[in-house]
Amino acid sequence: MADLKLVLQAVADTGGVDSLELASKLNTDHQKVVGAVKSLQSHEDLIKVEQRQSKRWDITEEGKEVVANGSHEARVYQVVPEEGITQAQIMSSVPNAKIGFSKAMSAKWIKMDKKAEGGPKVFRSADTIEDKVQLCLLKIQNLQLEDVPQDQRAELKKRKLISEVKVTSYFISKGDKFSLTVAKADVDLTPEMISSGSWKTKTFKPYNFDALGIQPPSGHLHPLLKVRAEYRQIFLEMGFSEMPTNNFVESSFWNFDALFQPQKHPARDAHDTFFVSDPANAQIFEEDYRQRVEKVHSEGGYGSLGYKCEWKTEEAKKNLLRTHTTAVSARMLYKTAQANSLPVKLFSIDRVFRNENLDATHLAEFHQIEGVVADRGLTLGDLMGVIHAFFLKLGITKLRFKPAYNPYTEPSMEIFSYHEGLKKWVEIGNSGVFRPEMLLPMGLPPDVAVIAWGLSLERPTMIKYGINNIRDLIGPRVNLQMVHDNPMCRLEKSRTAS
Ligand code: FB9
Repeated sequence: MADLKLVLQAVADTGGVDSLELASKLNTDHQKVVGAVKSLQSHEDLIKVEQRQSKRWDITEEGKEVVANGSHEARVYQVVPEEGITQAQIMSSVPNAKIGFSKAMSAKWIKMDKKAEGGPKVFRSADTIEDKVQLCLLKIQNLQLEDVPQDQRAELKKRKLISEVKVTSYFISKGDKFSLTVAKADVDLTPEMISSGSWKTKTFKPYNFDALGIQPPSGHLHPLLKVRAEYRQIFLEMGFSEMPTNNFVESSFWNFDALFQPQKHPARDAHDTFFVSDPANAQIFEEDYRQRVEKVHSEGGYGSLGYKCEWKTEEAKKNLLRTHTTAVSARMLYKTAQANSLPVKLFSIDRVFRNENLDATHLAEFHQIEGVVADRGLTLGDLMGVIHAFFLKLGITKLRFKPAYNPYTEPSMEIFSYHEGLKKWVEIGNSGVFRPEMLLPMGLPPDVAVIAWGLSLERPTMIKYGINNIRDLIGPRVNLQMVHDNPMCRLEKSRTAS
């Protein structure tokens, strides 16, 4: 910041001074003078400041070369010897030779003799030249703009040797309380000043009500939790209730058997599932429900052939880390059947664990998002419709459904959305109608159907926050500054079809 006293002295000497002229006079940066003016303005009525807009001609880098070495045409003229020179030799030896050659020919400084001995050559046609371009630039450089005719300024601008710059400056003049000395403004009013009354003779800096507050130190939500909150809001808006998912450890019974997933299914192998060693086994089962599950697996029933293989309770007792939140859906549907509290619309968003190969987008765990609707007479069309309504809330309207297989749903469908950026269809989830072999042993009436769909939380979060490796989103490698800095999550919600 320039010295406040020098600014005040200049105003006192002249009655009023422009900040640009003052900066030049003080041989200092204009911004330093502006800083001093802003500081002096905090003293009430000390100075008057009027903002001014003006234009300045700056010499470009190419223009500076011309100031130093002469115009392109002058430099072409200088290399033409008495015996002449070919055009190719000029082009290869002079910078910006093309424009220089053209301008030197137009100025009749040089000429082309096509019948010269040994082929066409360039010769000088003027004994001396006046490099007006260089002279004009020197005048502009010395702020003698008025000595440069308007047409020549236009030519220099056209040749990009000068450029016009808009400049904001300030005309500083005396305020009603002008003085060459300024009392240092007190910043804080103190209790002593109030009790003694000394505040009456103090000068205080005015409150800056435009100043941004200091960001109070606070916690910051992880991106996953921000996106989870957005998806939770979408489900709540659709009238869904959240399921209690606060048990990562689950029995094989609820995770697999209740879903009519056979005990020999590869997904139940330790290569795909994390089994818990202590406590290794679950204890509590509703015996009559267990018997119905055992029967539908081993003998069939309700019109189903079952799996026709032995079903073991000790297999169903094995504790594991749940591989999907559908285990919670099974618990909630059983509770609904027992309480006869239909219809229900339920959702869950929570961690699930799979003992799978890891890669840049897959860890041994992820957050599953699941929606479930149970009611009499629901159809596949209702499933497609509720999925469309769900993704519409995210602004996604172009969906396709592809037949798929899940052990516990029939029919099942993979959900695809058209990605405008990638120009291709991408998988965004899975869905299906729970099988009767799952629902009827629970005690749900035969005319009740249950439709459900699921997706992961990590995939949309990585897309939303532009994260390519899941280890930059979750795990020990996460940069906590990312958690601090990442912006709030606003999913492109839509209330109506676009
Ligand atoms: O999330 C997935 N993809 C996805 C989701 C959203 C998205 O952006 C938002 C729309 C704006 C972009 C991509 N997928 C499912 C598809 C793939 O990513 C897939 O490769 C990975 N899948 C996970 C499981 O893979 C081990 C995602 C996860 C998944 C898959 C199936 C279900 C839930 C999660 C399910 C289910 C289900 C089916 C029937 C009944 C009940 C639940």
